[in-house]
Amino acid sequence: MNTKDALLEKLQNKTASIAVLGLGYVGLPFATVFAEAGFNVVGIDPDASKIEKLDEGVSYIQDVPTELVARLVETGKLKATTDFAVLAEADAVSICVPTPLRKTGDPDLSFILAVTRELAKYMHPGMVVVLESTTYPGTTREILLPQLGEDNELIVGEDYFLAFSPERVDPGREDWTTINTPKVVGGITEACSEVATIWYEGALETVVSVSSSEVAEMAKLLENTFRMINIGLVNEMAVMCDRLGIDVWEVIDAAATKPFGFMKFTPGPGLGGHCIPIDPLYLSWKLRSLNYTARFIELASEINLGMPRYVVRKVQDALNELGKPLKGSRVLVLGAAYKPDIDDLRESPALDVIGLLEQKGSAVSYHDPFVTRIKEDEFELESVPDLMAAVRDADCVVIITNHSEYDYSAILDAATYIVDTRNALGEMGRKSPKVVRL
Ligand code: SAJ
Repeated sequence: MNTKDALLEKLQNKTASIAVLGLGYVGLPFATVFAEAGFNVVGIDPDASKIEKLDEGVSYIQDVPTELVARLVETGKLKATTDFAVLAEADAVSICVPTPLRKTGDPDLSFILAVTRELAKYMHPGMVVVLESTTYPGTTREILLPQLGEDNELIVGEDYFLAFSPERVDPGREDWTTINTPKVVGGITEACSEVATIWYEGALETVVSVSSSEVAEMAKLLENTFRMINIGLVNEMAVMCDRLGIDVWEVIDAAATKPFGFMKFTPGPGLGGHCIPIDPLYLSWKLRSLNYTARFIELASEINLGMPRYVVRKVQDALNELGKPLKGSRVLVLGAAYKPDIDDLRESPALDVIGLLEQKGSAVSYHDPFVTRIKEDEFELESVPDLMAAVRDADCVVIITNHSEYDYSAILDAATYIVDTRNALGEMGRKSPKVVRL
């Protein structure tokens, strides 16, 4: 039996041992899903506190129930360690490490490079390796292939198998999960696609095999670039409607009655999160290296990055109506997380809005039920303890993130003036003389 067939047999009868590199919001759900499916899984993460929690049977990721972790750890199906040496025993390895941007706006592949260097030490015939981290097209072939195979004199597609499969984890979402979200898989060779697909079919409901790692890498970037550009479009629609004196929210609701050929996006104070603002810039960076300018991405990014300043101008105009300069006025920012009902501050436009308000000399405070403290280079703030007192005290309230738990009717009654960047107040806001919307 050749190497590929022997590995396929272990994957199909679930005797293959699995290693997951990186136990964050992608890696831990992945590890528990494959352990639950019957594989023996070891998670590897340099953060010893994560390992300690898992050893105690405790989950630190909202989508992964602690009782599931406890059961899998108890039965020995899931183990966790900081020691990469366990890779010597692994048959199948999933790489789920962060791919952020550097301060310069360039891709930061340091996490991928670090784990690839470690994994390369333990590569042996009969392994399949799948990169899940969002990255530019070509990363799997240009970065991983040389180190994992060529340096170890292993032939890809024969001795070992290498593929890319974009993560599609949306933290907090309950309808689409790691198990039931269709999963795209593309290998360096056809045999790589086949082996990775058969591995994933051992635990995931729908696996979509594509012809190469580049197709899989690019599919992910299309998914999130599509979203970023459409958000940029609707943000520009908001700016244009403002110039035209037309209510953009009514326009969008009217357009959304079209049952085909339209997808609703809504304007906002900017683009937050660790995916949408960042993934498309991996693509535009790669194309720049090929002397091509990804104009849609660059334009949408410019528009989205300009929204916090646009919001602050709206606050300035609102205070002007009250005869108050922005400088010295009390402004309360409602909602700091990058989207409703979560505590994630990454790339949140609230941080830009607060920073700009501070720069202009206004007395800024914020409230967020999920974010108790914000610590940035430029400022450090705590969520105000008494929301309604802060609303009453503010010269202007600006709704940045429309958390579900806010009582918007009470906030409208108590506020002097509101800039509503999310249409959180809906019809109440449209009718109120003390509310201005994007
Ligand atoms: N946003 C708008 N207007 C919109 C939609 C979003 O301003 O119409 C803003 C949000 O306020 C936020 C940012 O864009 O600041 C990103 O929002 P998001 O809804 O795209 O949420 P994310 O960043 O959590 O995106 C994730 C992505 N999932 C993966 O990459 C696996 C994305 O592909 C999903 O489409 C998205 O979740 C989702 O649909 O919830």
